[in-house]
Amino acid sequence: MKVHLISGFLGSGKTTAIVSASKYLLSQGKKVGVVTNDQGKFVIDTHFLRLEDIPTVEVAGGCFCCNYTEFENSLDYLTKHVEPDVIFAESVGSCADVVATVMKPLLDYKLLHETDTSFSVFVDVRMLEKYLLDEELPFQDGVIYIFEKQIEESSFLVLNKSDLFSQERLLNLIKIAKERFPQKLIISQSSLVQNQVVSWLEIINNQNTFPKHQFDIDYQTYGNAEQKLSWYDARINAIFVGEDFSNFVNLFINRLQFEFSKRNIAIGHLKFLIDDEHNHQKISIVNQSELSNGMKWTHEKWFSPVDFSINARLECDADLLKSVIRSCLQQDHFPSLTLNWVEEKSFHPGFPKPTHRIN
Ligand SMILES: Nc1nc2c(ncn2[C@@H]2O[C@H](COP(=O)(O)OP(=O)(O)OP(=O)(O)O)[C@@H](O)[C@H]2O)c(=O)[nH]1
Ligand SMILES: [Mg+2]
Repeated sequence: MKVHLISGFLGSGKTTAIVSASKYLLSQGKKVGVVTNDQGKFVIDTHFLRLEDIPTVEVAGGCFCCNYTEFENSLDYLTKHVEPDVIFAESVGSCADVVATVMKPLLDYKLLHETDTSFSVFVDVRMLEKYLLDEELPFQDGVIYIFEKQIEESSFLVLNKSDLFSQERLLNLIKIAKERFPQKLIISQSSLVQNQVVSWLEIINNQNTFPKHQFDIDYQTYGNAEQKLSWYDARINAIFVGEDFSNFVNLFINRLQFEFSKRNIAIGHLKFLIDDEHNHQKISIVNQSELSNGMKWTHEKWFSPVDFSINARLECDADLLKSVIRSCLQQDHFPSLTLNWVEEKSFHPGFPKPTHRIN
């Protein structure tokens, strides 16, 4: 059995690559399991993966490092119920120090060897380019510390979303990245293109990506950085007659764009899942410009009732985030639409306290 651990900043494309790789492996007759991870209790990625028919277990309510035993239990569960050839484990995008707190303890787990595991760190090319060229990033320096440490601890870096760059711009970024990180294996890919994901899969299946270099992290700085981010999770039951639910979501997203840009709030990842039992769609927004691009709908018609979920991770106060989202969800233009909150929580991630750290 292979265990592939995938880390990387919020919205860098981890789940997209995992879904694509899992579908490929399933089409090849392999058995696959996924472990998702989040600070919140209601995790859109888990529901999305299950709706895509990929066996998924979640470690919710904290990162893998602070819930390491639960992480092992999830591997046990998948081993017993799915008998997977491959397990993908996606750590939450605000987490760093994954090698010491998850990878190294994992080697003791059922005598796994370094080569039975892999460790990939995903970065969004747009964010990496800004970082390497010293351009202004949307987040405060504290939060950038997490991004920096995720990169630093990796020995295998995936420059993801390569399709968003011209060939020339991409080659230039790869060149700068290789100069800056000469010891790392660096690839670029679009996780939207399956054969590129298959190339990544070949690397993690066949090469030793286990980081062996010295890595230090200041937990006070790291913990403070996580607490600058806020989480808002909601599960809403939407009932409507004759309305077009996609119109409502478009309006909601437009309002969010206006409110977040007005307040200069940096977006980590805004995720929505729409599920009406016939169809489902995950909508993701990872920066302000994506908000203004308009939504691409895979299904125009939604049937009432719709299960509408929100996972929002932004850099602001948690109470402010909740009040902004609540105010944008007003139904004033949609007389027949009723929103019933099934679950709702806004919070800052807790201070990281790894349970099994190995230096
Ligand atoms: N253009 C482009 N978009 C991508 C690519 N990979 C992922 N995305 C998009 O990026 C957004 C975030 O993708 P996810 O896979 O959910 O990112 P993630 O890293 O799992 O996010 P978190 O779980 O919140 O940390 C989605 O809109 C994806 O469609 C890519 O290679 N190219
Ligand atoms: Mg994800």
